Amino acid sequence: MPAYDPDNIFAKILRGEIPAHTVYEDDHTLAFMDVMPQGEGHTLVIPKAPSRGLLDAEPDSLAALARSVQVVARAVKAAFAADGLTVFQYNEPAGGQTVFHLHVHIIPRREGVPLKR
Ligand code: D5M
Repeated sequence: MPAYDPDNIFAKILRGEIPAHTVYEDDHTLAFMDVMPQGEGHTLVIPKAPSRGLLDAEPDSLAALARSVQVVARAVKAAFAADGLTVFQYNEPAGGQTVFHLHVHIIPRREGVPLKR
């Protein structure tokens, strides 16, 4: 697996070098709206600690990420009055990853409405 690249776009968001529509932040994680949403309310949650994906993340960072994913998922489900949620995470290009800072997708879902892509 390649080394973590500190110039990836989510690292730049964390450093405040590019803007993001932030919806949640704590000491260890940040959540913001996805700029290419696959559905209304598509939100990303990232750890502040540098990791490329799931496989190189430290346990404490992963635990904080999981807690924030639940907090944000509950908030997004309520805010968009969703019937359900799709939550997923990609690793490496072969796994569909395009931004190489660990992130979890949360998409509110409605009965009968497919994801865009
Ligand atoms: O997809 C990465 C996701 O990150 C994809 O849904 C678009 C989103 N993205 C890319 N750049 C930005 C910025 N600047 N703000 C918010 N969202 C962004 P994956 O295939 O999971 O690596």
